[in-house]
Amino acid sequence: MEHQREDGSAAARFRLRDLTGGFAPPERACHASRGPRRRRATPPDRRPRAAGWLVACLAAAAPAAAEFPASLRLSGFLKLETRYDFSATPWTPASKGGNEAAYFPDADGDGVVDARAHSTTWIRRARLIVRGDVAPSLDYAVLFNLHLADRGLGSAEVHWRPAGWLTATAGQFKLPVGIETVESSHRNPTINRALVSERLTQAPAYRDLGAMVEARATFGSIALAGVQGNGHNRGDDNGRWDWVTRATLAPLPGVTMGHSTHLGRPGAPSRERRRHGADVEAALGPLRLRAEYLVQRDALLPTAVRSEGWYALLAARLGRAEPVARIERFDPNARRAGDDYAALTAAANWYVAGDSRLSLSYEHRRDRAHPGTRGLLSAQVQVAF
Ligand SMILES: [Ca+2]
Ligand SMILES: [Ca+2]
Repeated sequence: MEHQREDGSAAARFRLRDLTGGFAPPERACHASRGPRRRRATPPDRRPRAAGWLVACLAAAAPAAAEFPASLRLSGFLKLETRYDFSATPWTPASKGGNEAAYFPDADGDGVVDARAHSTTWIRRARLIVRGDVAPSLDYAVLFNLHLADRGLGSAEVHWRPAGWLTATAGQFKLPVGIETVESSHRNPTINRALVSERLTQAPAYRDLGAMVEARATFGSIALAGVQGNGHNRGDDNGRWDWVTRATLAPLPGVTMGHSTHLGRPGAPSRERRRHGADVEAALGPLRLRAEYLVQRDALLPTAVRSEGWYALLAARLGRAEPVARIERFDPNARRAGDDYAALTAAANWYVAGDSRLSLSYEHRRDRAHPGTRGLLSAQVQVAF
């Protein structure tokens, strides 16, 4: 969606002011970048917002750049969902961040939803994404969550592309760990991500603030990111950085194998987190096959918990229809017996246009930590533009 320069600039400022509530007004943030340089003390917990406004200023300034034919592209998606939980006590395996936390409160954190009906209809996601170019090698993307607990800044990224094979990213972005959490949720073939993806990544938003360098070739790619390690829309709390790497290899056309690591020390000085992931994805005609394994060693020394899990998914695109099957397993503590989770998912998508679709899914679940857990039936309408 292209806009003329002046109209696009005004539209961008209006939306930014409108959508971000308590954030500083964009005019003030923009003025700070003009005139004589004066250093202002920025409280640590304001840094993600400051970075967000830096990107927002670029977004607002982009249409005014006279030397370059600026563009402003809007996209987004809306997901309406209804679900029926067959469990003895309604329970949700979601990440319990964002809107999941608002619709499915779990005050004691045991994974069992507090006093909710088995049937729930909710707005799962409402997102708006602004993208544009500042120069031929410089572009930006800002993602806004518009709804309830999710409301506010999602991604805020500046990309510098000095060569076709090289990209440097700064801002708040998704960590390059695995396949499923990096892919936008409106492109995931299933309504819910696998539990291992929710639990062993930087959930619930999968994002952090920092910088990343990526190099891509036809035979593979490599990415290195340094981030604060404290997650989405939060400042660093311990002065230590987390390091995330991802390498992929494409041995055959349509086949990609990947390996990811996330090493860091979140929170307390004695806390250590190590995550590793291996994955494979193949696109063979109408078939899409993917499998991921993730393992985490999360240690508050001297004790350590090892969590691991995997899933395998097969989808087939047959015209507008897409049947999907997935098997998954997650063990939150490999040393403790009787707490593992497993599920079989049977789902179908019907694509109306582009990524707009109707989805129906049944997850047959067994959670040994919550023996009353049964199946979950979900239906979703997704409009993407
Ligand atoms: Ca940190
Ligand atoms: Ca176990």
